[in-house]
Amino acid sequence: MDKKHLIRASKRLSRHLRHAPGDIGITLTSDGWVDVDTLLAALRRNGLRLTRAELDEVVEGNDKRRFAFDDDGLRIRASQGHSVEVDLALPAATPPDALYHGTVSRFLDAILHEGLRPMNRHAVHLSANIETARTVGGRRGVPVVLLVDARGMTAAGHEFQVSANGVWLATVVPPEFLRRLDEAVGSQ
Ligand code: HQG
Repeated sequence: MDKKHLIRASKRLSRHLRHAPGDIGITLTSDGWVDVDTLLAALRRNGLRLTRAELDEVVEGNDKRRFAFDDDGLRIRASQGHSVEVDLALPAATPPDALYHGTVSRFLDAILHEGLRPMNRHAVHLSANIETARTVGGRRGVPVVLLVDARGMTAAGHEFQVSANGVWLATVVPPEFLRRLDEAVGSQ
């Protein structure tokens, strides 16, 4: 499968497994799964021919491992990033002391005032490393990285989950647990 086809297929999967299953007439279970055969048939009806082997390639080759099969390989779901109502039923997990969030300066005032909110997604997405946060912020402009005091949040009773592809998820991050990374580093 060439790279172009792979990326195109991955984008379609993101769209239908996270945001718009109805567009191709599929329904996700409450925890986000859909039968692989149902998905492939629906994609085919909507102009994307994908074999099971090619779907395996998309899942395996995906840069962020956005999609995962269930244990018997009969169902597939997006590991995070949904805007449709799903409950991935991820267990609570203890994060590292520091997590990071990449954004851009035009959102900073609002974020430092009201905290990080999930916006269109189900959860705020955080990463365990700065580089990932910088890349995420960089999708929108010059990245600004925020340091999240995950340890402090945990102590204050906030819960975290970690997705199958290693993204840390929180319902919100109140402003008192946020600092701009350059300021945080500069003050040490
Ligand atoms: C910002 C991609 C104003 C937030 C990425 C972000 C990631 C606020 C934007 C994953 C705010 C939401 C998630 C507030 C947050 N006021 N702006 N109170 N709270 N924001 O795309 O974290 O390719 O929903 O900083 O790589 O950028 O889809 O979240 O800029 O892993 O797999 O509102 O999506 O992965 O944007 O990205 P998003 P995100 P995929």
